Amino acid sequence: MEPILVYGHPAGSSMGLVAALEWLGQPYRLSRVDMLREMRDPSYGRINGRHETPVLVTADGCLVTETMAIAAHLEARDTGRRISFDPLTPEADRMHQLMGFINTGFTGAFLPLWLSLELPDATPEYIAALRQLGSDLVQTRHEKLEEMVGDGPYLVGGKPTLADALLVGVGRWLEYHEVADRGRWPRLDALRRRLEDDPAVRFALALESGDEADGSGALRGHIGLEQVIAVHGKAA
Ligand SMILES: N[C@@H](CCC(=O)N[C@@H](CS)C(=O)NCC(=O)O)C(=O)O
Repeated sequence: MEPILVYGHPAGSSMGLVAALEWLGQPYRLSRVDMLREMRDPSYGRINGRHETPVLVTADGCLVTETMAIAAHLEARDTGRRISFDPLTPEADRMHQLMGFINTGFTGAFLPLWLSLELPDATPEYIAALRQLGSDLVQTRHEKLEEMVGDGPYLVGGKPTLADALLVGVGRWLEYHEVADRGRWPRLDALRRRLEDDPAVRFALALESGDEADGSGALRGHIGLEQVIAVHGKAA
């Protein structure tokens, strides 16, 4: 069977992995999850006990959670090196370095901002403190990533890779949380604009919004979340 990526909306980081699957070009399926509702249901715990997206059901029917583990799985499938590089090359090492930074410090910097929206009982002072902390962290991490971006068209080499996929999934949270003008980090801004203009990213964004779109043809269709849980989830 084709692997199935369970991706979240709205504004899920997993949107970047949908773009990566398009760039990879191998048949795949998707399952769409409303993160504010379906992901919180106890049944979702059967595919990810931490109630997070993304989740990958592999071609063998195994469940893989955590973005870095899913990306490693896709990299192993990428024998044509469309979204990655040969192991042990400097490009592969740099791609992993950037993925590590984006998935940890860069993504984590947004956590206080998400919490400031999701804590119904928090006092205004606590919300303001979360926003201040998140805003400071996000801006610092942007400074650091701006320094890591090279002069090429993408994060590594001349093609979009898994590192770009991770970036495009979370980079847009800068605007979502209205932290700062993206133009303050010109190299990152130019890279993000290039990615946002990429057909695979546009396709992934359209799907995330629930719109119809034409992709590369690799997508073999959506599967309902209930079916994914029933067939591939751990025993209830
Ligand atoms: N460490 C996980 C984190 C994944 C994560 O935080 N996903 C977000 C969506 S982008 C999520 O599901 N958050 C839980 C929530 O919204 O309640 C990974 O890298 O896959």
